[in-house]
Amino acid sequence: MPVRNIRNIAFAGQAGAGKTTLVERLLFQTNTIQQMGEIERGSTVCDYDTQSKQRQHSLNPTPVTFKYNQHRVNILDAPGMPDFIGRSISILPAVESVALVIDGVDGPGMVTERMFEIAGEREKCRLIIINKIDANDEDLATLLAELQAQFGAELLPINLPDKGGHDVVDCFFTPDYDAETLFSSVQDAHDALVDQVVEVDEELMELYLEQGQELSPQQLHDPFEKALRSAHLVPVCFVSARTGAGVDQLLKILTELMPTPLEGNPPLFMNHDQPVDVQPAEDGHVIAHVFKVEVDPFMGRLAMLRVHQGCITPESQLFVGESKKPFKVGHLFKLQGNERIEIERAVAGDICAIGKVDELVFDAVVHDSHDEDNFHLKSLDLPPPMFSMAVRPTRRGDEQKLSETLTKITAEDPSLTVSHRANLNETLLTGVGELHIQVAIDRMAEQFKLEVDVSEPSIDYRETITKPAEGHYRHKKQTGGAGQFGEVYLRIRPLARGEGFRFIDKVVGGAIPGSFIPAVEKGVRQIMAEGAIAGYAMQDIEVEVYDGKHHSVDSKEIAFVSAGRKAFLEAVKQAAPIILEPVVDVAVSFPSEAMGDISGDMVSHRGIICDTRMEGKNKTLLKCKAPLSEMGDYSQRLKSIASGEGSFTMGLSHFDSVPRETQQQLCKGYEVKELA
Ligand SMILES: Nc1nc2c(ncn2[C@@H]2O[C@H](COP(=O)(O)OP(=O)(O)O)[C@@H](O)[C@H]2O)c(=O)[nH]1
Ligand SMILES: [Mg+2]
Repeated sequence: MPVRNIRNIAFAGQAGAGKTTLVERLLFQTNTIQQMGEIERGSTVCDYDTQSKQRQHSLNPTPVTFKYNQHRVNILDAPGMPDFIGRSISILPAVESVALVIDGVDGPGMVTERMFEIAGEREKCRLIIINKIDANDEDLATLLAELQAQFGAELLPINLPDKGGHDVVDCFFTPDYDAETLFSSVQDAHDALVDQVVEVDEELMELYLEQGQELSPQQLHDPFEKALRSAHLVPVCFVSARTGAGVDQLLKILTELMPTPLEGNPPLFMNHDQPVDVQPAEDGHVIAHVFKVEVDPFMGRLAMLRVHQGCITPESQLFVGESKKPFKVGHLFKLQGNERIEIERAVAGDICAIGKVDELVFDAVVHDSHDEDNFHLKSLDLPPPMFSMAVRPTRRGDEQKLSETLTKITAEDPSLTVSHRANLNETLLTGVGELHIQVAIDRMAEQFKLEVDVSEPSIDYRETITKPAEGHYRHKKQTGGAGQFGEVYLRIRPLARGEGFRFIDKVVGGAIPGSFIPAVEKGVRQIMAEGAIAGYAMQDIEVEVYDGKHHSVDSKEIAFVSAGRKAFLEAVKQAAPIILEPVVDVAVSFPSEAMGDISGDMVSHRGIICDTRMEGKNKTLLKCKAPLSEMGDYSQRLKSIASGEGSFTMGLSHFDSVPRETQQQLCKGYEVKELA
């Protein structure tokens, strides 16, 4: 298949717009499948996994492919739920074009807006598909006007719905100027499109103006591509995935107007930090990029790649990034939803999949020459994961399995991460939102047969002191035979926040022999790790041991460890100990009219507002600092205050003391463990 016949297009936009149904319709219309599946029956090609079927929502980006006339069309059907936007963004490097599918009844939504912007930033050609024209033949004119106001005057219809919403009327290829449409005239729509296109080509513009000549679609082809590439034009078309109205037109648009891999903007490859030109030539070195990884408990790992240069065959020996050892491709596939079709070659511009190669991680660049060892794609602006839940296996003994399974499922999704907090002995799964985490948990249970308990993560409190103090302890034990003896005097003082721990030996004249000093330090460090008043790690303390006593027979390591612990504990009690809590920097973006409610809510949760500024025309960005313990439910709070239109990020700022009542609560019932 020559590269000029390939098209790669992502279908993105808000959940429920009809992307998956539209893909199904395209597969049916091109005879790729013999029967149309339905979302409600869980029978579509794209939503093949149990989770997507159960929730009746796509949760993973899914590749499909079909032939139309001479063309090979690869479509990636993206998930549209806000929590899964990272998965939509992550497939953008695989395509030249992004089709934003919009619900003709409900209009766009946050995910559509974000995907429109991000596709623009990544220099993708964009197409708007207004779906469900069967369900709404009244407000489509208003919807189009609203979309133009929101996304720009570059949005111009390429066809229009007919009177009853049963079909569409072509306004570009071979327009019938007398046809009746629901709104606007074919002539007006046609002229607006041509006017917009010729603006990018001076010569053609002159021809058009001087001769008043009708320009043919062939003459308009190259400037049309240029207009798409430079975001000077975003064509709009109408369809009904349900009835099939406008689908023939859509096939024509996808194959004749949307760019080939040669026509789209080139991929954003870098060599170290220098941009490099990568051409989709079949005879060059192989350069391919992993845009999705799937880990199946039985089939193993499957990596999906976009070939950007050269040609991959089952015999190809390829390197991943800087690795010195190549891997052999073995089996090369084309994917149709869940189905794998073995192929003999994948050329530049095409999409393929390789199975069972563990080195193929998301975002890896694969190549067949060491010239490309340091190639990578300009990094994607994925939403930072910020919603964490603590997970532990329900069954004892499943700890190892939990860690293996988490590694597998986080490999698939770049905005899902796992971390272990040693001091709290807690494993955290962090994602974009609650649903994101829940789907991951359900998948572990269903596919990997691993039950886990989920809870709110504990807050990583710390303990410290606020004034200098002294401590002393004499450890003496006489049990039958040999006794234990050790005595320690020490001073402690607070250090600046973040300085950690310092231990100083000021003992003179061998009151405590040098060989036992490490035992004293060990005891002190144990309490630093275990906590003195509430069971949280201590920080920012200097400890100076200055005197003590030993016994030539009964002094042992254990005696000085014990004396170190107790002397330190006694000193801490006198040093006005406090509990510190993590404070986070929060940046919230929301429609400006919610300003009063957003800041009021923040202040009532102990937040301190640092800065506010306008973001675009009607959004505000608010920066503040707030205790992490108040932010656990912020996604829900923000959702209700800003009616789903807000977003936020947060990261650790510093540790600060907790209010007195909180401290009393946290300390209640805590007792330091006795050494055995
Ligand atoms: N009336 C009507 N309903 C549609 C159309 N396309 C999809 N739907 C329905 O809209 C819902 C969401 O469709 P789906 O394909 O899952 O949307 P996605 O989330 O964008 O993939 C399903 O109930 C579909 O049956 C259409 O053209 N007309
Ligand atoms: Mg879908």
